[in-house]
Amino acid sequence: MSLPLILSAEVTRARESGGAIVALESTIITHGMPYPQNLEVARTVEADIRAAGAVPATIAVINGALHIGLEDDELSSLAQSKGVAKLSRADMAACMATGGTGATTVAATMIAAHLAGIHVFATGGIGGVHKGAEDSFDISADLMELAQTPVTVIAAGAKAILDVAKTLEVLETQGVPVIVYGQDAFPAFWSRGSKLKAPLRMDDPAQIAAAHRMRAQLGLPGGQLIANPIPHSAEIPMQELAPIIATAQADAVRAGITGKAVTPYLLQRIFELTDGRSLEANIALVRNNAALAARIALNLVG
Ligand code: PSU
Ligand code: MN
Repeated sequence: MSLPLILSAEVTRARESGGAIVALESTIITHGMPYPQNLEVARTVEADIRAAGAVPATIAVINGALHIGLEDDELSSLAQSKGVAKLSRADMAACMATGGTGATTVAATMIAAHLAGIHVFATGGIGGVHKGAEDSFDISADLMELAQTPVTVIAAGAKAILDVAKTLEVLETQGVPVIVYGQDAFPAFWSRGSKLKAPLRMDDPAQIAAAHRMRAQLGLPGGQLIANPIPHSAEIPMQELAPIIATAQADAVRAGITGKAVTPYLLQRIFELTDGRSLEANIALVRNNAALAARIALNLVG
């Protein structure tokens, strides 16, 4: 039995012509944002990548097939589907084997992108070490994926729903290069700055592409995490968000939320508590990441 892999028309063309392709995850669509904004954002981000001269490949499992790039009707139907599974490394094969439909997290999207020969992937935020992980042991599989799958992932740092310092420690232990784009502080998703220093800094997409190639030449497994600060105009100051995040976290504990439900619960709760402002910021940073990803991808094919 061959692997059920379906490439979109534009991804097929890009692969034939050697064009630059940027992978996009789908969990952000199904579990990260409400409808209809999720669909609007997914389409806008794809358009941003095309405008930058690359081709978007949104990745998802639909009826058992792994899609690399979604046609617009598929994107639209996924954005409206209820009860779509959230797939990471652990559950991707089981979903496909049973003909299921699921959205891919950062980890699963990296696996799919690598399979399709795509080197660059843009998202909003990665999963990481959750606050209280010393009790819950909640550490996202995204971190271990970065250690083993050779895809360069562009994110806006890690959300303050996570223990960002511990997240950076795990990435260091796992040998994952964390490169901040254009500044010295590690960005904190909704805010540009944080007290944490950039493990590595690069100011030029060509250098990021060169580092990706160099790792391959050294025979090192794993990818790179590029932390791209949110644009100034969209930033929400940390002082404003900290109490909201604390409330969301306390609500999650009280509601007994565990496992893969934690991140979607917190994102939804923060959206409610900020009257949708968190979403505006989220949209701006994903678009910013897509644009940088396209520039890196163009350097990798050029
Ligand atoms: N962090 C965000 N937004 C997101 C996610 C994480 O700021 O949408 C999603 C991504 O798909 C990520 C996943 O891969 O949540 C991580 O989930 P978990 O913490 O259960 O590993
Ligand atoms: Mn988790």
